[in-house]
Amino acid sequence: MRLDVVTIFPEYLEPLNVSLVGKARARGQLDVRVHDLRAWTYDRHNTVDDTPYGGGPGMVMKTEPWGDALDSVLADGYEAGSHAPALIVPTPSGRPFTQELAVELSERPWLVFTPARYEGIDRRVIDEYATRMPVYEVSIGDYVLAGGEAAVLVVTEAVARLLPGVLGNAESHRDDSFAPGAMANLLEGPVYTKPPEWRGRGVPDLLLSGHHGKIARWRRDEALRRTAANRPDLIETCDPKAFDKKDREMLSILGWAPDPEGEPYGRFWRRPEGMEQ
Ligand code: JE8
Repeated sequence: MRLDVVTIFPEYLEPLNVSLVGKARARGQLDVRVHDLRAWTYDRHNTVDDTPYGGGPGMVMKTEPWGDALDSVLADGYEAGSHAPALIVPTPSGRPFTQELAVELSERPWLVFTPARYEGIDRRVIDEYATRMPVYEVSIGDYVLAGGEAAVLVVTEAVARLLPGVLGNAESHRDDSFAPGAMANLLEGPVYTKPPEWRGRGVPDLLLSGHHGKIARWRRDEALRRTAANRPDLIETCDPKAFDKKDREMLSILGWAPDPEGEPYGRFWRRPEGMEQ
């Protein structure tokens, strides 16, 4: 896979030299190129921004540097034999970046990222390239960043670990939380390793018992407990067929019950406070 990133902060992308993504690059599984947008400015001050039409606060990134940068990056990629680029535009007004979208992007041969600063990029740039290639405007979450670079790091790491051969067998990703299509999308439970006692804290006895069936059940209960506490939305939207008898017992203890009017039938909802037992 080839990745191009055009940014006014190339040094912000240094983490792409490290760890999983850095190793994938070193192994030739990923071809990452970071470009300085200011290389496509031709005035003394390397201007990339201007005041917004219609007034208002802040500055908007200008069309010409982005247009020239993208034309040049696209021409270079095509000459190098890449094809079917997709443009990834991080923006707080984009579609949520999910594991499902990470899988879709991991199946493409070439991603071009345009992390912006200021109030974003003049809309005409996105509209222009959308006539030539798929454009994904994505948001990595409901909080406000100062620019799109951190989102590029997030998307790149989520995509790179899905590429064939990038993750070792040991850390295979078929049962990741959020793997699309998983029946029950539960959060992962707690994990422990040696030593068996640390600062007076032991490890749950069951994990040392060798009872693999009971261990699997305990892990599932812990996953249900965490999901109910931190992501009740995942329990509420889960197909009730995903919960077996023991899941239902655990959910009941945690204050959840099937809703006889839920759609599909029996979807779980949280009992109102003070309605325990
Ligand atoms: C960004 C961003 C993602 C996320 C992404 C790109 C470019 C219009 N607003 C721009 C005004 C407040 C400041 C904003 C700064 N900004 C933020 C993001 C993002 N992907 N999940 N949150 N924020 C840009 C400029």
